[in-house]
Amino acid sequence: MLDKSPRPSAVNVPNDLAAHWMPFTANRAFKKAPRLLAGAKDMHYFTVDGRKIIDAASGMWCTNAGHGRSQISEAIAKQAAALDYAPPFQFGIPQAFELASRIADLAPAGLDHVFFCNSGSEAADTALKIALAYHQLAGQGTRTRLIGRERGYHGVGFGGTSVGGIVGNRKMFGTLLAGVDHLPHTYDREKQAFTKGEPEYGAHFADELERLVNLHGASTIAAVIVEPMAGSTGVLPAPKGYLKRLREITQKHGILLIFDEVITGYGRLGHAFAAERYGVLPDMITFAKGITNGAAPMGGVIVRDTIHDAFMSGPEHVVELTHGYTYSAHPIACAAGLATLDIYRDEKLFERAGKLESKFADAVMSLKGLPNVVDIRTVGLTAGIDLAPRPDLPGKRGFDALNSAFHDNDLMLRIAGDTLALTPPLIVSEAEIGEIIEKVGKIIRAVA
Ligand code: PXG
Repeated sequence: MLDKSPRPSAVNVPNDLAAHWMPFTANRAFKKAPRLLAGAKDMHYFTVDGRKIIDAASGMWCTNAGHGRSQISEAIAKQAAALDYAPPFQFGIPQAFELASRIADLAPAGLDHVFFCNSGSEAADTALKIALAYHQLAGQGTRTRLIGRERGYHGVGFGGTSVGGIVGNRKMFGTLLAGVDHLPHTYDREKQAFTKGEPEYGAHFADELERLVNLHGASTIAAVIVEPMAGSTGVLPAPKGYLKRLREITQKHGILLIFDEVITGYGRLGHAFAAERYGVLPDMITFAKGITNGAAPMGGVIVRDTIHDAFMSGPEHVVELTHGYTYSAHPIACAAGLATLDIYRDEKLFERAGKLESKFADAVMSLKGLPNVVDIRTVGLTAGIDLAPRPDLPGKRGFDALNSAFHDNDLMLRIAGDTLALTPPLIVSEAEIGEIIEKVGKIIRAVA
C-alpha cells in the first residue's frame, strides 16, 4: 500500500515495510524507525523526507567517486539501450575485454587476467575455487586446505563464510567447508591503540602460518586469503611488515596468497590496490564495490599469469575453468566500470586519497578523549573508532550511534558492533572532513 495522503511527496513512501526482509539489518528496529533514502549527489544522500545527509561511508565502501556521477549513469543508460544482455559463456562483448585490460593495467605487474562475477562474495568464492583447481592442474591435488583469518570477512557464500573469521557470521550456518583453518587476527589494543596507519607491533602474527604449516603439512594447503586491511570487523590496518612476511611464508611453502581487496581496491588506501601500497605481489586479488562506484553490481578476481596459463592446456574446444555466472561481465556493469575508471583516472582520486590521508587521520584522532572512545585506527581514507560497549548490551552503543547519526545529525556512517567506521568518498574536501568529525563528536557525546 502506498501513502495516499494529499500532501505531495517527492517519492512514494511505502507504509508497509513487512515484505522486505532486509539483509544484515536489525529488521524490527528498522521498521519502527526507518532510515529511508531517496536520492544522492556527490557527498550527500537525500532522505525520503528531504533531508540532506553527508555520506561518511561511501554508501557501503562503494562510491569512491561520490554519488550521482552523470558520466556513469549516462554510460549505463547508453549501454542498456544498445545491448541489454549478452551471454558471457562462449560469447563476449568488447567492453568486457576492455575493462579487464584496464583493471589488469591498474594491478601490479604479473596480475594480468581478470575473471568477472557480481559481488565480493562471488569474488572470494571464485578465487578459492581457482586456487583449488590450479593445484589440481599442477599435480598437487592434495592441496585442498584453505586458510583465512580471525575477524576476516570474505562475504557470505559458503567459501567466504568458511574462511571468514567473524563469529556472528559463522555460528548459525553449521559446519561450513571442511579443511579450513584460520590465522590469528592482528589486533592487540594494548600495543596498538591510537595508531595512525600501520601499527609497528604485529608482523609476527604472520608467523602463525608456519605453525599451521607444521600442523597440517604444506602439501595439504592450497591458499591463504586475507584482507590487506580488515574492514567489516571494524578497520584493522595490517601491521608493518605483516603482509610481506605472509608472502614470504606462502611462497616458501608453495601456498597461494589471495588479497581480498573488495574494500581496499580502487583507491581507498591511496593506491589502485593495497598490494601496491605494501609492495607485496599476491597470486590473486579480489575486487567489487568501487569498480563500478557502486552503480551496478560487479566483482572479480585478478589472477597471476602463471596461474591463468596453467589452465590453458588440453583440447582447445574444452572449457578450461568450469565456473562463471549468468551475469559475469554484464554489459551494464562493464559500462559502469569503464566510466568509473575514467573518473578515477581523470580526477586522480587514488592520489587524492593518499594526499588527504594524514589530514584525515589527524582529524579523526582529535576525537580521542571523548567519552567511551577506547581506540581509534586510521589508514588511507578510512578510520575505525572503538566505543566501550554499554554494560551487558554489546553493539547497542554502536547501534545508537548509527541512529543518532542518521536521525539527529544528518550523517551516514557504518558500524561494526560498537565500532564506528568512517570511509568517505575519495572526493571528500577538507572542510567536509571537518564537518564529518564535528558530527561524529556530537554523536559520541549523544550516546555516552
Ligand atoms: N570481501 C570483503 C573484504 C568485503 O568487505 C565482501 C568480500 C563481500 O562483498 P559483497 O559484494 O558480496 O557484499 C566484502 C563486503 C561493512 C560492510 O559495514 C562491509 C561489506 C559488506 C557489508 C557491510 O563494513 N563488505
